[in-house]
Amino acid sequence: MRATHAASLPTYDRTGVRRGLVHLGLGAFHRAHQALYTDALVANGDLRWGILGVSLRDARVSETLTAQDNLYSVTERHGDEAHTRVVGVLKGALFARNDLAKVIAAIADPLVSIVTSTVTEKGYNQDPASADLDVGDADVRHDIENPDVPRTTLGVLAAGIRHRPASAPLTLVCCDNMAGNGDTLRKLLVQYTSLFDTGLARRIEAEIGCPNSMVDRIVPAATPNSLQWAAARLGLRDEAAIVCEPFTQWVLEDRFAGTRPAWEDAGALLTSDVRPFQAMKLRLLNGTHSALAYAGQLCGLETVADAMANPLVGAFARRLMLEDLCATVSPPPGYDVTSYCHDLLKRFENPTLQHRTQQIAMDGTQKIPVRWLPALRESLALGIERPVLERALAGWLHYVAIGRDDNGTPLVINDPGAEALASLLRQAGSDFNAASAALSHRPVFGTQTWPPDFVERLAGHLSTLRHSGMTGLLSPN
Ligand code: CS2
Repeated sequence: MRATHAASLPTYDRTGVRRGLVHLGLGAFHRAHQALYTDALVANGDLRWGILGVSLRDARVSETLTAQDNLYSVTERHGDEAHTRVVGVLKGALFARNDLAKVIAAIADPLVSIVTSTVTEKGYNQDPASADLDVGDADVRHDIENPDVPRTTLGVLAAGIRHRPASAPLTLVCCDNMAGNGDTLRKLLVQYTSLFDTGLARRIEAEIGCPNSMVDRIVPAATPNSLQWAAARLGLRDEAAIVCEPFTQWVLEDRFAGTRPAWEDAGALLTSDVRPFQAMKLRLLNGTHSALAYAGQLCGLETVADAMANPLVGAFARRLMLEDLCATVSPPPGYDVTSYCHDLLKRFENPTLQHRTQQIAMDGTQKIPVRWLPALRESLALGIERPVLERALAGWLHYVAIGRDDNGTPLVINDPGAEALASLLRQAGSDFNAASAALSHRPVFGTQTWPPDFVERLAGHLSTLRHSGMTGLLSPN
């Protein structure tokens, strides 16, 4: 790739970069986040950390990157400010299904000391009701019976570790938006491997590092428009071009089994406890994002910036964050949670990002239990109502059940877990039954009993939604 003056190019000799990291889930987020931190270290002269990127579900991204010599551009953009960099840290891009032996060999390679992952919440085959491995899943069953030709993330990791010399320490860094993401990955991997190789399970439990991490950067999926915009800026077509916000944050627990890149030199924070960072980010950023996504979808607003600019939806998001969610967060030491919130709101207002509400609305049955329910549960247990959060929850249930926006236009619901919840809601016969049935749906709401007055309020909101839509629910009465 030869780019124009508008972009900075790799300043290092790419042929000298060695493969030290494997990444599973080669989507835009990884390429605009962990890959950039690592690229900065390589540019500083530490050539040990080239990345082998692996996609597990879709061959397109690895094909595109391979055709471009594994180069791609990232443009950080807010309003008129834009900075573009061409990233050279990828050593290769593979589609696991086509190149499984190479992927397993790379994870087994002693020169690789870390495998990072961004495979989305559902990519770890966790049963949401029990929080344990979903042993009923067809792919998990396949992998238990055929551990050498796995299909799942856990299966691929385990196959690599199985072939790895016992003397070579390995760390897995889960970079998905889940509370306790590293602990969860370790637990699921141990549960999975104990079903066919108890020695391997013991080894993983005792030796593999699984630090928790918090990742943050808003990286919208590419659209024909963003690719076109990047092409005009670069003076060439980059089919893997990313346009994202300037903000980036990475907080990691310093619990690595072997050597690691000095990511702190590229701006990451290494700490002993990531949990307060995760809770703050998942509740305030992701929690409000999901509310903007469902309210935006129901009100016909295509992007987060459109939703923020809409008087009803924008005010709803601000109140949700600043009143209901903020009150449930104990920030990490040194953080002022109110200014954190105001910075988030500015990031959401970024007019140039074109972050589609439909993208964030995906996989709600996986996201809502992480983003909204802990705050709701804790509050209700203390007898505190969260009126805005309760409206957000009703809005999401309505979105799932009705599948149409306030004008009756059908919505695309991209969530494999949604249909089971939707049919409970549709069959309920009354708003109260609908609220009770939804709350008894264990994969999303777990096993707890919800206070009757909360169920009544939720039913009231569902009724308002049926009669006057999201606009009605959010309108001051
Ligand atoms: C978003 C996240 O799509 C979503 O669910 O809420 O991808 C969000 O943009 C990132 O977590 C920001 O760090």
